[in-house]
Parts: sequence; C-alpha cells; structure tokens
Amino acid sequence: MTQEGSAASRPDFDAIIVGAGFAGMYMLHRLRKLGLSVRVFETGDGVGGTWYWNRYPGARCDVESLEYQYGFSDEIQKGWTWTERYAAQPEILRYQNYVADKLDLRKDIQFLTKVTAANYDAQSGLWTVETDKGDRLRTPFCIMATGCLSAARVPDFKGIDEFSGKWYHTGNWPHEGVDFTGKRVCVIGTGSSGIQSIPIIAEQASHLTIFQRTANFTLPAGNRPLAQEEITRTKETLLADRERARQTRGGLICFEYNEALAEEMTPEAREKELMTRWTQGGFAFLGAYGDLMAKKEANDIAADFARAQMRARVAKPEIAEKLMPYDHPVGVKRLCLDTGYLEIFNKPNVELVDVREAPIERITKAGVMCGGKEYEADAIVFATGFDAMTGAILGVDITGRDGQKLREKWAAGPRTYLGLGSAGFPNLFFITGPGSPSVLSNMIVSIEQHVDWITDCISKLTSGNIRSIEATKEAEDQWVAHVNELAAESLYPQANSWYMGANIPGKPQVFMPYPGGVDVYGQKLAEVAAADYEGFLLGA
Ligand code: FAD
Ligand code: N01
Repeated sequence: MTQEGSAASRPDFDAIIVGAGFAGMYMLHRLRKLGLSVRVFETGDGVGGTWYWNRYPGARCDVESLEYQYGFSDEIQKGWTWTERYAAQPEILRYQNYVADKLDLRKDIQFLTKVTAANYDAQSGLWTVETDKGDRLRTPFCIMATGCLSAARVPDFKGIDEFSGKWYHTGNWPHEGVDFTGKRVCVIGTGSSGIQSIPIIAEQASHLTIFQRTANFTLPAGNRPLAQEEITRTKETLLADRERARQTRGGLICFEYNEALAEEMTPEAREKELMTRWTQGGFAFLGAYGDLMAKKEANDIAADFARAQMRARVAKPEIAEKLMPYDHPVGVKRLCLDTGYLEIFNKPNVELVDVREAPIERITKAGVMCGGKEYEADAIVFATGFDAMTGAILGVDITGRDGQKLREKWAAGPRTYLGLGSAGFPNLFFITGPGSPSVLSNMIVSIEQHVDWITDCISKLTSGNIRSIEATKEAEDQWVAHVNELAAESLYPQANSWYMGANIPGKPQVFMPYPGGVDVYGQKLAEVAAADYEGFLLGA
C-alpha cells in the first residue's frame, strides 16, 4: 500500500502496533500478509507479553495448553508439542519464541521501546506515534495490542523505599529468578498469582507470612504430563477444535456446560455433577448447571460445595475458616487453579494474616507493619495484580479528533463500540479491549477473533480506497449500555473484582468485559462487518 502526497501527509508505516504479546505477534503476521509495512513497539526486550513479564515461580496457564495456543496455522501447531496439561511460563515463552522464529517476526519489532503518545491529525488522517526512544512515526492505523493484564500495580503503601530487603512484583519478575532459600518472606495478595507462587516460595522460605485481603475460591488444577495420545489427537483436530471453540461461551471446548438448571436436578445429581467437575480440575466446575453463573441461589449451592472441598484441605479449623471466601459468589472473580496452595497452611513456617481484620499500615525498614504488628522480612512479594483492561491503553497519552484525550473520555470508565474502537479516535483499534469478551474467555481465541476482524477491515478499507473508520457515538452508547445491562443481570457486580476496576483506589467501578459470550459476540462482529461496518463511520 502506498500513499501519495506531501512529506507531512505521508505515513512512515502502513500500520503501527503497540505490544508484542500473543496479540501483537499475530496482528503483525496478518498485516504483513496483506502486504503492509508494519512496525511493532514493545517495552520488553523480547516477545511474549504476559509470559515475558510474569516469570514468578509457579506461573502457568489456567486454560489447558492444548487450547491455549494459536489456532491459525496447521504448520505452527503441528511443529510444537506441549508437555503438561497446564504449561508453565518458561514453556509458553519458548512456544512464543518458536512462533516468532517461524514467522520471522522480530525484524519488524522494535524492542525496549515504550510508546508514550499517539496523536491523530484529521487533515492528513494519520496518527503520529511517539516513543521514549525519541521516535515520531506517522501511520494511518494504530493498533493497541497492549494487553489487559500488563500494567502491574504495587499499592501505594508508604515506606516501600525504606525497606532494607528486596521486593518484587509477580508481574515484573527478575529474569534471573529469585532464590528465597532460608529467607523470611512476606507475600501480599492471594489472587491467581499469589496462589500459584506461594506453594513454591513456602518450600524455600524459612518463614512465610501471607497477607490476605480477600479469600478466593481455589480448586486443584490437576496438572499432569500430557499423554502422547492427547497430543497426537489435538495435532489432528486443533483447527477444527478452534472453530468449535469460537462457537462456545468461553472459547473453550475442554468442557461442556450442563444446560439443566439447578432446581431441575436432584440434590444427589447436583452433588455428583459438582464433584465430577471439581475432580476434573479447571473451569468445568462453573458449568455444572445452567444457572450457576446467573442465579445467586444456584451459585450458593456450588459455593457451599467449593468451601467444603477447600476446608477439608486445611488441618486447623480456625485457619481454614479465614481462608473461606464468603463475600462473593463463586466464579465472579477469576476462579483460581492451584497446585498445593491450601495445604501449605498446614506447614509450621507459614503464617496467615487477615488484612481485612488488620489492614497493612505501611512497609517499614524491617518488613510489613500491619494491625500494629511488624512482620519482619528479607523479601516482600507483591502479588497485588494489575491496573486491568485500561491501564496499559491509558498508559499511552492518546489524543484523537479535535484534541480529545482518551484519558479524559474514559475518566468515568472505558467507552468503546464492540471493544474495538472508540468514537473520536479514527483508525485506532484495541485488541481484546474493554467491551469485548477478552478476560472472560480463552484469550487466544478472543485475540484471534479480533485480529482476524481488524485484518479484514483494514483490507476492505484499503482496497476500497476508504481512509478511515470510526465508531459512531450512537453505536458506542448503545454498546456500553448493552454491556452494562448484561453485567447487571449477572452475578459479576457482586464482587469487588478487577473486572470492575475495584482493585484500584479511585478507578471508576464499571464492569469492563463483555459478559455475553464469545459465540454471541462473534456473531455480532460478523453481522457488523457484513452490514458495511454498521455503527462505524467510513471516511473517504
Ligand atoms: P500481553 O501478553 O499482556 O502483551 C502486551 C504487551 O504490550 C506487553 O509485552 C507490554 O510490554 C506491551 N506494552 C504495553 N504497553 C506498551 C507501550 N506503551 N509501549 C510498548 N509496549 C507496550 N489468559 C488465558 O486465556 N488463559 C490463561 O491461562 C492465562 N493465564 C495468565 C496468567 C498470568 C500470570 C497472567 C498475568 C495473565 C494470564 N492470562 C491468561 C491473560 C493473558 O494476559 C492473555 O492470555 C494473553 O497472554 C494476552 O496477550 P496480549 O498480547 O493481548 O497482551
Ligand atoms: O491479581 P489479582 P493476580 N492490600 O488482582 C490483593 C490472571 N492470572 O495477579 O482481592 C492488601 O487477582 C488483592 O486483594 P483483593 C487472572 O486472570 C492468571 O493474582 O483486591 N491486598 C488480591 O488478593 C487473574 O485474575 C493466572 O481484596 C491487596 C491480590 O492482591 C489476573 O491475572 C495466574 C492490596 C491481587 O489479585 C490477576 O491475577 C496469574 C492491598 N493494598 C494471573 N492490593 C493463572 O492461573 C491488592 N491486594 C493462569
């Protein structure tokens, strides 16, 4: 694609992509295939995104490896063999590097470069993308592949700078690893990252203090080596499986939802179904009956069951009770899959501090001050999560049409049409942005869904001599209202989760992902494209 005009109106690249995780890598591949010139900027010094940054001990996927991989190329999937049901971080990162080698992606990625700003110029129809390395490059299409869980967040505790030991965030873990052998360690946070890392840290540390603000539902992952026959079968069927996955609610085929409602089943049948799925491990548990995620009474039955299973893993009843989640329905925060998490509270060197009863006051030179008591530590691990879904996008100072700042537009919560674009920001795309299924799904399925749609869209625009695409305000308002309605009908708002922005003080509390399912959403995407991008303004 080439463009005529003066130097000021000529692009440096046909497209610029921000981020080189699963999304940025696949987007680059697809756009290059269209014959476009593309530049990717990535803060890290390698590909991988989530799996480049989250190198904490115990990090692994919670969507089964055989489904947590690209499904767009038979050659790529046939050339790779997963070893475990839930691959660990090093294996996933090796896979991503294998894909980058195979597709020769790195030559178009500028690493160690953070995009700081993107400004739209209506006259030329170009975005100027600025980086911390001094780049200022023009492009008609700017694609944010910045990740939903990539802006790691350390809470604003006073005194962190005074701490005499070392501290780490799970989402920005040292590449050389950390040896906690013989050390006194404090871990703050008991979400998925805390729950995965704590058992391994507990094996090494002389003393481990765990600060829990919210107890979470967790079930044994049931990780195991993959059998040769599973690997062989998947190699034969993955592409067809991926097609099937797109027709499901969560982008997953490793389990099916039982459509029967809780009240339609006998207590014995429900118990059997819950037990089978609990033992299977993974998210199958949440599909035990049709209204588990929709109706509080139905959810309560599953939550009671889960608590009973969890309680049985902890020897001391008073500690078990502290570990029980009572303040939210099961599944409305990301269900945690663990390997030996609850059992570590039976170890003599592990201590649980309930932060709700006694809040963390500050970090001191010697450790963590909480409820008037100082917990001494040689190291502190912040497993405190992310400024999810909007943090990385708004980390870039984005200015659209008429000088409008995205940060200001989203001050009361993100506003998008389909999670793909925002009115006033022509030719700016978000991959798995707020308002799309993203974090409620197998993310790789959702990433591929968006990348495929954006590629088709750019291809149609450029071949039809259309210069710009922009969500209309009406379509955006309707979509935001629709997402809010679906969320309000669900149980999701009943938890102070990062889905709601509740983990960040001052962040607007809005349910951010689209809860209607990958299948329904995919249908909507197809309809919009088929109706000449209904809800978008196309500019010649
Ligand atoms: P990311 O992988 O987050 O990549 C975004 C990249 O953009 C990063 O490398 C970042 O450095 C870069 N970037 C951001 N801003 C800028 C900027 N301004 N300039 C330059 N570069 C920038 N999902 C699942 O479906 N299943 C799982 O099992 C699963 N496990 C997970 C485990 C962990 C520990 C975490 C944190 C998340 C997990 N997720 C999982 C979600 C996961 O984030 C996605 O599956 C997927 O990896 C996201 O890919 P991405 O390319 O969209 O974003
Ligand atoms: O982050 P989180 P995460 N004082 O926000 C606590 C994916 N993922 O990194 O719940 C004290 O879930 C906070 O407490 P509360 C997955 O999608 C997947 O663990 O806000 N505590 C919570 O306990 C996941 O959902 C895997 O009350 C504070 C914890 O820190 C998402 O990434 C593995 C605090 C943060 O939990 C994020 O997970 C890892 C404070 N001031 C991640 N601030 C897999 O298994 C925060 N906390 C695949």
